[in-house]
Amino acid sequence: MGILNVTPDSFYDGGDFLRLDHALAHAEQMIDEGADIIDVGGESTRPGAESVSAGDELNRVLPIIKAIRTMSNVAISIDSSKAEVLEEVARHDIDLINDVRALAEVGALEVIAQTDLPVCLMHMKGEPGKMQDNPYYDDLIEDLLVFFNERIKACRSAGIDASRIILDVGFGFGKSAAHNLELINKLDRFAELGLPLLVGLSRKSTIGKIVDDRLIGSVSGALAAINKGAHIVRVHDVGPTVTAIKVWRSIAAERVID
Ligand code: 8Y4
Repeated sequence: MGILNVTPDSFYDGGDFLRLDHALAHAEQMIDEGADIIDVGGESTRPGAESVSAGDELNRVLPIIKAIRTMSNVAISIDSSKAEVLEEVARHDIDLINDVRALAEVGALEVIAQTDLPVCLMHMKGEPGKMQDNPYYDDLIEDLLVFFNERIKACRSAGIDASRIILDVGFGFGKSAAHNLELINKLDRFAELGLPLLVGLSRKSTIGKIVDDRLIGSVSGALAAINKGAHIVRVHDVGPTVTAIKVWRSIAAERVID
C-alpha cells in the first residue's frame, strides 16, 4: 500500500493549492513501482495538525480518486474517519476504507454497513495531539485484543461481516517506541483473530530513533512485519519495499519469484 497525501501545498503562491498533477504523478510512480493499493488521505493525523472539514476533505480526495481511476485499475483506499466523507467516497469507484479511528465516529459504522467495502480498523490510544504524551498500558497486547474484539463486535452488530475487516495495531498512535516494537515482534498474537493485518511503520519516529536512515529502516521494519504475519504494509517508498518483499517471497517459496 503506497501512501498518497493530498494536503494543500501552502508554499505555492502564498495560498493553499492542491497540486492534482503532483499527486497524480506520485500515484503513477507508486503504481509503476508495484503498489497494489494507493491510500489516499486528505486529513493529516500528525500531532498538531489542524482539523479539516468534511467538505475540504472531499474537495481534496474526490478529484484524486477520479484521476487515479482514469489511468489505472489499482485498488484505491481512502484514509478517513468522518461519516459524511465515507458516505460520499463510497459512491465512487474505491476499494477500501482505512480508518485510524476504527469507525468510532458518529454514523461511520452505519455508513459502511450500507456498502460492501472492506475496512481497516486501526487501534489508536487517545487523539492525535495528545496521544504521544506518556502512553501507558497495563498489558499492551491484551488491551489491543480487547479493543479489536470490541470493534469487530460493533461492526458485526451494525451489519458489517467479519470477512470485510482488516486490523492494524496502529504503530505510532498512542505508543512508546518500546510499545511499537513489541507490537511488531508479537504481531502473531493478532493473527489468532483470523483477520488480515495491515502495518504502517514507514518513516515513523520509532524507526528514526533506531537508525538515521528512515528509508532502509522502514524497509527493514516492513519486512520484519511481513515475517510476523502482516498481509499489507503501508509505505512511502514503494520501489525499495517491493524489492525487499521479492527476496522474502523467493526465500519463502524456495524459488526465484520476480
Ligand atoms: C513521516 C511520515 C512520519 C508520516 C510519520 C508519518 C497509519 C495510517 C497513518 C497506520 C493505517 C503517518 C493514515 C501517520 N499511519 N493508517 N495512517 N496504519 N491503517 N505518519 O499505521 O504516516 S498516518
